[in-house]
Amino acid sequence: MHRREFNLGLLGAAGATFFDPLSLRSQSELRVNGKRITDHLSALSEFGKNPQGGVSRVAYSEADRQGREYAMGLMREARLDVRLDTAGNIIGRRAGKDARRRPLMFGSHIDSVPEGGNYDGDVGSLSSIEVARTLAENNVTTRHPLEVIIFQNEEGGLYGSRAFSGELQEKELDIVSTSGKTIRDGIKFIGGDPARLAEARRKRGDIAAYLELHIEQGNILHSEKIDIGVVEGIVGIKWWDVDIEGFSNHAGTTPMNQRQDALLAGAKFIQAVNATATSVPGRQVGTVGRIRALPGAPNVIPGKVVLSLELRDLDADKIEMLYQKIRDEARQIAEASNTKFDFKEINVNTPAPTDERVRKLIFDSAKELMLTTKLMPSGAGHDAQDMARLGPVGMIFVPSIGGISHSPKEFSRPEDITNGANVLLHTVLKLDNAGWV
Ligand code: HGY
Ligand code: MN
Ligand code: MN
Repeated sequence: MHRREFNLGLLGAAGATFFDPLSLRSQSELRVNGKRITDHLSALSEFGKNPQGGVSRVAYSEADRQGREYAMGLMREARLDVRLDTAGNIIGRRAGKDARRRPLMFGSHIDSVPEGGNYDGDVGSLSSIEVARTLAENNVTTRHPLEVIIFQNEEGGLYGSRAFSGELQEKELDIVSTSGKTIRDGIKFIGGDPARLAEARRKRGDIAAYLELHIEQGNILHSEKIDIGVVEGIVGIKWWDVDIEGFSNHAGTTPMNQRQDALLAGAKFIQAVNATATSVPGRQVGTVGRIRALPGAPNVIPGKVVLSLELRDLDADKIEMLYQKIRDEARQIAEASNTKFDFKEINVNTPAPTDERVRKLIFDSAKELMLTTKLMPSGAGHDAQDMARLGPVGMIFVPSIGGISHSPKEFSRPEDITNGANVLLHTVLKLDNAGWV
């Protein structure tokens, strides 16, 4: 047996007959049921399944609604009290011994990118439910209330967690999401109430802590053969819509030197984004991921282009510096090509460090489980970065095979997921008993 496979459901269904819920020693022997997580992952991947082997379960689609129903059923089986907040986030609560204590929260998301995989968000969401179920089956009552949360529309711009932390702006509700619905209609579609979003909002200090288990989505853990990543900080992400205005004209009769070709300007812009992002040392990244040329015919010079710009870094000032450089480049391209560029900011996720004390508890839990660890940044965005506005957060990463993510080829091994879920379980228990929480 693989060294790390020892922990499949040791006490998963043990019941309370021999288990003393007060004994910390017994608590340290608790293990999640890894097979159950794997089974739930494959059942969830039926909703929005695509021929490539992954899922297209974009937020507010019918598949998203069905996946959410499935997850709520699992929460009830885990004896959680399930409700939706007005933003459409799913919250499963388990009472603690002391109702005056603030909740310890943990969770993730289950919406996907178009043509995504079966692990991004799902691993953390289903493992969180499994942790709650393991505690219920073993009659462990924590001091803090526990809240398992599945945030809505993470992939479209962290909408659920930004509503939860109070950052979502009213004007963003009119933005059209990948599903084709506006954010407002999408929230209604999944059972929220966009007119009462303020009720979903929590304030700084309202939570004891937030933990999120997630696949790494990069290749560090897999290539270095490390079991668990302990996240030191999550990148900031900014998105813009960039409109380029040229002039549509006949592709046969307009001489090359008289064109106002918006797509040609767009091509130069894409190169400029890449050159700017690589012009300084560091881990910053810049991407144009979407482009539309109008009117879109072989014999018409494109008069308009709409494209996206995304910049990420752990340092918000660096993102701003790169953005200003890109604006300068765009001004020069516009002048040379007789076009006009217009930038509209559509999404902002601020960078967030994780809490050092929470990190230590994650390291301690992994060590007790005899798992290897590495401190690392997160290049992907996560709901945890908004939760950092409300209280201390920690993130646990498990290996992504080959570092592939946002792809049907995304894969994490069952034993690695089980390890991550056990680290989550024990970090929850340690946090519950930590003097500072
Ligand atoms: O895009 C991201 O980084 C995340 O996976 N939503
Ligand atoms: Mn993702
Ligand atoms: Mn994710």
